[in-house]
Amino acid sequence: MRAKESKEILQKAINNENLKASELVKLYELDIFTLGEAADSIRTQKFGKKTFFNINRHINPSNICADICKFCAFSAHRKNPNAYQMSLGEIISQAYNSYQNGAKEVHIVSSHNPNYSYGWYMDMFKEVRKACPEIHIKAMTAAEVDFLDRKFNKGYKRVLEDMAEAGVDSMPGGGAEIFDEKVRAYICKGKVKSHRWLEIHRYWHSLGKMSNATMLFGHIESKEHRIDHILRLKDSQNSKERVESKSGGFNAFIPLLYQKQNNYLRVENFPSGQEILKTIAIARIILQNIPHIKAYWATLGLNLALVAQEFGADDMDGTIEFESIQSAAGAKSKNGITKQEIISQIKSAGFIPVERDSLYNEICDYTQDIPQATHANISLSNSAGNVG
Ligand code: V47
Repeated sequence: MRAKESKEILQKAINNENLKASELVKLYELDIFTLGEAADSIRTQKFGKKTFFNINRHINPSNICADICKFCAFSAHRKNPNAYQMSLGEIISQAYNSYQNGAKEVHIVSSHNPNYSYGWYMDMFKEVRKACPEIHIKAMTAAEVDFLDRKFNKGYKRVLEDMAEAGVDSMPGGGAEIFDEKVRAYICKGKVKSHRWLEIHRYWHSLGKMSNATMLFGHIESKEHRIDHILRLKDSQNSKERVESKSGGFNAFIPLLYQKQNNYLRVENFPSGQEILKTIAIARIILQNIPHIKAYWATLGLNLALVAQEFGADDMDGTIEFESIQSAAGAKSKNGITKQEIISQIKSAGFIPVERDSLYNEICDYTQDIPQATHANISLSNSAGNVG
């Protein structure tokens, strides 16, 4: 009887009908293959066998943070006493070196460091833009925008307008954690409120810009909290036309699997591999208005991220080059991954590796051993270079 009900809910979800969180949570009762098949058919309709990745560099200017999130092992505290604060020169030189080696995106997110001035942030973006004219700057989580708004009394709209003017191209999806207010108050009291996280992204979208959305799962939240989170994102997405023309909206949803080391969140039960894959598949089924589902290998581990391709995920993020947030909490992602490795792993799993830019324009298709340029003006020798 329950299986019949879950199957009916699945059919309605596939048809994109409006369902409540209490109904959609029943999808978890379905077996993994039924969910996987449904998610895979949506993924295949959208992208066939393509799996996207990019050549990117993560830069985290500081780990000195005014907030304390229980799950965070990155910020400097008793369990991580190595506080640091990079200068503008250091940041520009990291960005420039990666740019020279073929990186197409810098992903710059930081702690909520009370020592940096407002102008310092904007100068950083202007300087990165000057040093790396063609690079895509993906920067500032909505939590950082909210921090700057509160610290400098700017108003979040002004912060976003200044970021756009200083050269920020898109916003990453960090800081979303779990939108449920009770869980949020427990795991990250003091951080941007859920409604404000969504308002910040919506205003960014109204400026004609794209962003991503994350969900931190696998800690103390329930399955219903995950569905509620996913539904709030679905409701906030812009019109199909805006998203397709890349002129405002969420590009990708990224379920971030909680990593448990060196932090202050006590977690008793961790999700099984099956539950993780079901969560990714359910996200693909519900979020038909968000184009991409990212299997972020830094939290899932490379093997599970590869399997996630069969459960609705069509994107593996990128080479990352240097990763500090997840690796501080135990993930094996500190040194990124080489371009050759990501291509060969996607291929071995039976998918087509496609290098993309940050807005998901295709740069190069690696179906054959000889890469096929999909952009006439992209130099093959550059895009085939190893950034690892
Ligand atoms: O918001 C912090 C998460 C996020 C832990 O937009 C943790 O393309 C797991 O948002 N275990 C920052 N996760 C990273 C992020 C991101 C990463 C890759 C791509 C994109 C994108 C965005 O990291 C934080 C928080 O949710 N995080 N601590 C932890 N212990």
